[in-house]
Amino acid sequence: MSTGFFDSVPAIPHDAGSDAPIAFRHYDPDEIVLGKRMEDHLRFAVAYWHSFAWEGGDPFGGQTFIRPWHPQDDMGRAKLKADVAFEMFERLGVPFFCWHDADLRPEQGDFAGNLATLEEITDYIGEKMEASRTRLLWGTANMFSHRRWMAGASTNPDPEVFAFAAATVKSCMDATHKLGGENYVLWGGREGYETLLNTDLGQELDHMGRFLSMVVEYKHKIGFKGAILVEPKPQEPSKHQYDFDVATCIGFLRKYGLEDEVKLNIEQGHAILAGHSFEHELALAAAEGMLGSIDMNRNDYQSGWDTDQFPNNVPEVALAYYHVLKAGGFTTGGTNFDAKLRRQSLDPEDLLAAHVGGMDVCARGLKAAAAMIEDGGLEAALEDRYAGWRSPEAQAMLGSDLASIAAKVLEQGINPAPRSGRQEILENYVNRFV
Ligand code: XLS
Ligand code: NI
Ligand code: NI
Repeated sequence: MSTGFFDSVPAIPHDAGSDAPIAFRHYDPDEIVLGKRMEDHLRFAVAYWHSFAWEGGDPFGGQTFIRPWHPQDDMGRAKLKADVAFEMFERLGVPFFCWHDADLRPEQGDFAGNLATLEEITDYIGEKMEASRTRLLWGTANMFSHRRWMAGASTNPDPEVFAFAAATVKSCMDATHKLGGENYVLWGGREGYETLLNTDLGQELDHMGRFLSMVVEYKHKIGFKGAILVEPKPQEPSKHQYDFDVATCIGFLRKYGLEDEVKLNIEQGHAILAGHSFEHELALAAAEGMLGSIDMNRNDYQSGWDTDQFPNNVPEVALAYYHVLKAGGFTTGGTNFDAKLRRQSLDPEDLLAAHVGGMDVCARGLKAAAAMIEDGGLEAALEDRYAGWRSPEAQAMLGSDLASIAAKVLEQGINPAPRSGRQEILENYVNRFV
């Protein structure tokens, strides 16, 4: 039986020419792009936290959304929330969703209570999944909201918090495994610090490395076949976050010997906060074989904090998917909308419009990216720019040494002639596709 939450909104048409306020004009799950269904390329997921758990608060004011499942302190209402969530997945036709434990069930104040309610609600969700085509892209533990985590989870100076974190992650990995999740994510919400005056940075990093190794060991122990993903973010909530950006995470994973076990979940807004572009972060992860999944959103370019808006910039999204496609596309990963409404967007209709719009923007971006791949213009420009390196002498130089190279430069009078980087020509090229 329907909860009626979305009753005021008509069914969402797939119609490129539609002038309805909410319609899919570009996203067609069955359209073939580069030999694959669009749905299988994009692998959209709805994030439970922003759409169903967040109540619309900001640092200056509290709840603006009044939902039938509020207040979120009761298991009956947690189940109602799940009912509405699955109604939305169905309306949108999304193949996946993602959660934190704390999004699904009310906090109980102790581990035994949290475990029991997580098991109860994930059993309930498991039953809903049997009747639904929406699967679990990933699960994760919220180890940043409750006050016990204020000084970190695995990096907490108090070993009892480390223990509580280990128990919590175990329970979330078990729940993810039970629901057939394709990945397990760790975003180090409070794995960082406010001041060095009270922080032993080296010890905290070692604890975080050991913790992540335990996660990998446990994954193998329970036979979880999905990927373990770490999500970089430079700041907020901590002043300094240990998983600053892709480069920092790669260094961290190598240091603790986890580079073959862990991949990255890369978020558009976090890339911007780190002073990078999204495509930089994606291309770097891809170059290292660590591109796992993406959190799609958009960050305000002026605010300096994580605004988690729905994407609406097609050229930006097109370049992001260009790098995803170039890397071979998603395997276990997908496009999770880690995006929330603005706090004035009160209506059920706003929730649907935000996702439909985001899916359409991604579809346009994907199609533009695929067209650029098919046309091959950017790849040809790259080939041309690096063509010199295809010569046997250039390759031999890489196996040579500074003194021999210097002798050769003198002997042959090597004196390179600078060439245009053709940036504007390439930007104009991209503009033809977006
Ligand atoms: C917060 C993060 C968070 C992770 C999951 O900034 O993006 O939502 O994706 O814990
Ligand atoms: Ni995220
Ligand atoms: Ni974020």
